Amino acid sequence: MARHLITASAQMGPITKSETRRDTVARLLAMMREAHGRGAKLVVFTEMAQTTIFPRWMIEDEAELDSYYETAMPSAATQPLFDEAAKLGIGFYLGYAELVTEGGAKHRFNTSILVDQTGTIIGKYRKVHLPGWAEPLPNRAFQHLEKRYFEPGDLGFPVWRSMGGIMGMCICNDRRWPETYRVMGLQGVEMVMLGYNTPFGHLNTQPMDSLTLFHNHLSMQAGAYQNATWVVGTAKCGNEEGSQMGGQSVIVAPSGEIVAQAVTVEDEVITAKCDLDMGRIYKDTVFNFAQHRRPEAYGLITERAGVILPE
Ligand code: ING
Repeated sequence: MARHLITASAQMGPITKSETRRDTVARLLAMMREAHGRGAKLVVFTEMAQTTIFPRWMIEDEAELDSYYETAMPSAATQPLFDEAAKLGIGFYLGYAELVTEGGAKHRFNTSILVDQTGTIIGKYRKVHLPGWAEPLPNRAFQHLEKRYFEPGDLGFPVWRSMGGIMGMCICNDRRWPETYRVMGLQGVEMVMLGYNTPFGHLNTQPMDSLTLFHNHLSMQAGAYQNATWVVGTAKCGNEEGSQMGGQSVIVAPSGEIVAQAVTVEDEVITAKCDLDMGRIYKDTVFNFAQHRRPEAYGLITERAGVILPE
């Protein structure tokens, strides 16, 4: 009996700086209901889905900065999402900025949670690969200060048995790094969920900017194929406070094929009937890790962060 999971990606258009969490949760609820109307049992929201993407600015005032983080999940504002999930029997992935205080010290993470069809949080992930820089760069319309506003994730890349399969999560820049998928692939992951916000002009290099959307799909299609897993990538997109961000949210099959793709830069729900057994043929043959991988040859991957050139 095939294990089909009707899955939705709920792409978000811009969130203005002035939008409240009530406003954004209302948008997420509308898309959850639309996904449910199409038979979906899982909906993947995007990265930092509660607020505008604040790392594009240098924020000096700590209280202003803190206002973009969640100190509780669910919170009063997000509780309706959990309630609706339980009522409709639909699980969800949600990205948000997490602020935790431990021993009097604040810790900030770019976080996602996996919530099952009873509205229960079954997993949390904290973004490992933080792009951009920690100090503002001169002469830029927009910064990318995730290294300033978040700590690297400290939870690794776990997977969870849920929704009838083996589920994994990552966030945005993580999708560009093969290690992300491989660590989950070595745990048998069958679906990797992720949200992303990908501004054009990130590094102000025309060749790279013109390939932003190509590199977006390339990263996810490669990760899916090379680890025989579904990948669901959900964008925050459009012109958000003047920053143009790419859309083209996708649902990618373990074959690497795109089976559903968003065509707007607004709130848009796409769905696919995902056969969680589809990866089996790859895991048993081409990507039978036990049969083909040679870890003894891979030492540098964990021994080094950066490049050391030969003499
Ligand atoms: N954002 C971007 C990402 O998609 C980026 C950073 C943009 C990298 C464009 C390369 C090109 O990885 C986040 N939030 O990680």
